[in-house]
Amino acid sequence: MSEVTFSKEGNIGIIFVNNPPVNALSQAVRAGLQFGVEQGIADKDVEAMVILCGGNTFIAGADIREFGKPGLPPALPDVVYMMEDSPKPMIAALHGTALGGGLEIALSCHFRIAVLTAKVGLPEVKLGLLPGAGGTQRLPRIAGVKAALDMITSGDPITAQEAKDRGIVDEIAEGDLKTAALDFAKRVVAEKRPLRKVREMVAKVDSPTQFEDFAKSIARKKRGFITPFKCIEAIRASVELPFDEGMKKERKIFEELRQGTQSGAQRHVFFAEREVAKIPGLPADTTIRDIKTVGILGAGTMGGGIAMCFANAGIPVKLLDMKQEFLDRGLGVIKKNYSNTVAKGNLKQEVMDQRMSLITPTLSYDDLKDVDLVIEAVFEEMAIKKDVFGKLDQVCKPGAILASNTSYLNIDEIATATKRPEDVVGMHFFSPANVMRLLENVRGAKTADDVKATVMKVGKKIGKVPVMVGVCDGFVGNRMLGKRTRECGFLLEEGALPAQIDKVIYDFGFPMGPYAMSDMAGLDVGWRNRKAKFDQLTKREQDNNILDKICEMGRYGQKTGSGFYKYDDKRNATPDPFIEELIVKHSEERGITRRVITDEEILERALYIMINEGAKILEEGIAARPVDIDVVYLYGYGFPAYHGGPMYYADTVGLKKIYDAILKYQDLVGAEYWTPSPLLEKLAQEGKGFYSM
Ligand code: HSC
Repeated sequence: MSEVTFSKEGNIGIIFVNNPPVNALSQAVRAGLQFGVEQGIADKDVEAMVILCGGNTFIAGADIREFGKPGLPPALPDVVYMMEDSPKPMIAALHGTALGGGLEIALSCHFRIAVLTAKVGLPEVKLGLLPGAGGTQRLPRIAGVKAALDMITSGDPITAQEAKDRGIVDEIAEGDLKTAALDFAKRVVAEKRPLRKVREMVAKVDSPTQFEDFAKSIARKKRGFITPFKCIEAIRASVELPFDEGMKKERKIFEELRQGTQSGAQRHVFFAEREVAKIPGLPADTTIRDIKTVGILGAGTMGGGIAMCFANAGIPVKLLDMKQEFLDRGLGVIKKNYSNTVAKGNLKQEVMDQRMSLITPTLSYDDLKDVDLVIEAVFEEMAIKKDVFGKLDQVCKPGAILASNTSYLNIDEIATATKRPEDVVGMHFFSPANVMRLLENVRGAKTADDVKATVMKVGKKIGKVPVMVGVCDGFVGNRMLGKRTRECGFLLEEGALPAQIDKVIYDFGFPMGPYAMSDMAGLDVGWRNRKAKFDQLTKREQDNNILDKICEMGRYGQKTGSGFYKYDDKRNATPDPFIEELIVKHSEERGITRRVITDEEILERALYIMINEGAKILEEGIAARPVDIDVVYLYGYGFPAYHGGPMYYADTVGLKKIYDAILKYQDLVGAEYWTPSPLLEKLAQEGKGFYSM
C-alpha cells in the first residue's frame, strides 16, 4: 500500500494520504505528495485538487524520528513551494489535527476546508524547533502577526472555528468531509476563483515595538528556552523581508535549532512521554479492568485534588472522610478551585456544576462497596494506612483496585492488611494533584498484571503521564530528591547559603531552588519526616540540624511568613540575614571551616548525587528504564525539558565526567555519601551512556 494515492472524481483530483497513525510527513509521504501534485497538474481533465487524509487525522506534522538523521529529498519546503505554485487550485481538507508540517501544507494550498472538530497548530516549539516549511512566513500573512506570535511561540492548537475567525480556514464542512471538500473544489472551479497564494499577502505589525513587547511578555514563562525567541525572530522576517528571503531565514534558524542540544532534549521528551506508557514485560493486550466509579479516602488537599482529576474526566467519585466538617472543608476547596477557573474564563459555569455533581461526599465506608477503584489519601503513617486497607478489604467488591497515594511507604506492607494483595497498588499523585501531570504508579510484589495495566490506562484517561515504578523508600522521585536535599544541607554547612543554592538550581531551569520549594511546601512537612527517620540518619545528617533550628522558632515557610527566607504580604521572598547568621554559626559550632563554594560545585553535587541514585534505582529494577526516571523528573519535579531529564542530561554531560566528579566528592564528603553505583561505573568505563547501554 502506498502512503499517498492519486485518484479522480469527475474533474477533481484527490491526493489521499494514508500513513498511520498520524499521517506524519515521512520521506515516502513527501515524495507521494509531490508525485500526486505532478499528476494532477499533468492530467488535463483535472481542474482542482483536494488533499485528504485517512484515519483519525490530517497530517500531524513532519516525521519527528527523521530529525536526527540526514534529510532525504524531497524537502518539505520544496513540496510546499510546489503546491502553492500549482496552476490548478489546491484545497486542503482538514480533520483531526493539522499540525506543524501538516498545517504548513494546508497553508500552501489555495483554500482550506475543515470539519468543526478539527484543530490546527504549529507545535514545533515544543520540540525545540520552529516551523520549517514556511509556517513562520505564511501564518502571520494570513492570520496576522499577533495570532502568529501566540500560536507559534506557545505551540498550542486552536479550534477550526477559531481558525476560521482568523482567516486560516475558509469554510467549515457540514457533514462528510470528502463530499464537502469535493463540493467546495467544484465551486472554486465553477466560480473561476483566483488562486489565493498566502505568500502574496502582506504581514503588518500592530505597533512599532510589537516584537520586543511580545518577547518581554513571554520572557518569564519561557525562561531558559531558546526556541520561542528564535520563533519571534523568524516571524519578524515575515514583516521585514520579502517572502523568499524570509523563507531562507526560517530555514537557517530551523537548521541551527535542529542541531542544537535543546531540540535534541525536547524531542527526547516527546518520545519519552509515550514510551513510559509501554511497560516492559506487560503485553500490550493485557486486559483492563473497567473503572466506572472511584472512591477516594481523605478530603484533604490531596484527596480533593485527586477527586477533581476524576470528575474532570467525567468519572463519578465518592469522597469519604471521617467527619462532616472535613468533607465540608474539602468540598469547599474543590469548589473554590473550580470557581477560580470559571472566573478566569477557562471553564463554563455549567461544566463546573456538572463536575461538582460527580463528587458525592460520604462518611460511610459502605458507600464504597460498589466502586471499581479506591484511592486512599489519608495521613502518611503505616498503622493508619493498614487500618484503612483492612476496612477496604472488607467492604469493597471483589476485583476492585485498592490504591494508596502514599509518597514513601511500602506498598507490599500495606497490602498485607488485605486478603487480596494482587489488587493493591500505589498511585502517587503530586501536589497540586489536579494540576501536576505526573502519576507515579507503584507495583507491589504481588500486584496483578491487569491492575498494573489498568492504573496506567486510567492515569492517561484523567490526563496524567503515568510512570510505573517499584517499591522502595520514596519510590523514584522522592528517593532521588532526598539525596539532593541531604547534599544541599551539607553545602550549607560547608559555606553556601540558601539563596546561592537556589539561584544555581533555578538558573539550571528548575522552577525553584530547594529552599524556596521547602518554604512553599511547609518546612514542618520535612521536619516531621526527619524526626520520623532520625534513627536511620548518619551522624553527620543528625548533626546537620539547621532545619530543626528554623522550625523550632515556628518558622514553617511561606505560611508563617518566614522559613529559610522571609516573606512580605504578597509572599515575595527575600534572604534573611538572621538565617544566614544562624547557618554560619552552625558551621562554627560543628567545627567546619566555611569556604567559598562555586556555583559549579553546587550544580554538580545537587545533580550528580541524584543521577548516581538514579543509576542505583535502575540496577535495582525499581525503574525499568532510564526513560521512566526522566519522565518522573520532567513531569513531577519541573526538570527543564530542554535538558531532557536527569538521565538524558547525564548522557549529554558524559558518564565518565560524572564518574570522575563522584570520586572527587567521595574524597571531599566521604564514601558514605559518594560512591559510584556499579552501573554508572561500568558504563563510564565502557564509554557508554544510560541510553546506550
Ligand atoms: C514539524 O512538523 C516540522 C515542520 O515544520 C516541518 C519542517 C521541515 C523542515 C525541513 C528542513 C529541510 N512523527 O501522541 P500519540 C507517533 S515537527 C513521528 O500517542 P494521540 C507517536 O510517537 C512536528 N511519530 O497519539 C506514537 O507512536 P507510538 C510537528 C509521531 O492520538 C503514535 O504516533 N507535529 C508523530 O494521543 C501516536 O501518537 C507535532 O509535534 C510525528 N510527528 O495524539 C505533532 N506524532 O504509538 C506531534 C505522533 O509508537 N504529535 N507520532 O508510541 C502529537 O501531538 C500527537 O501525536 C497527536 C495525536 C495530537 C497528533
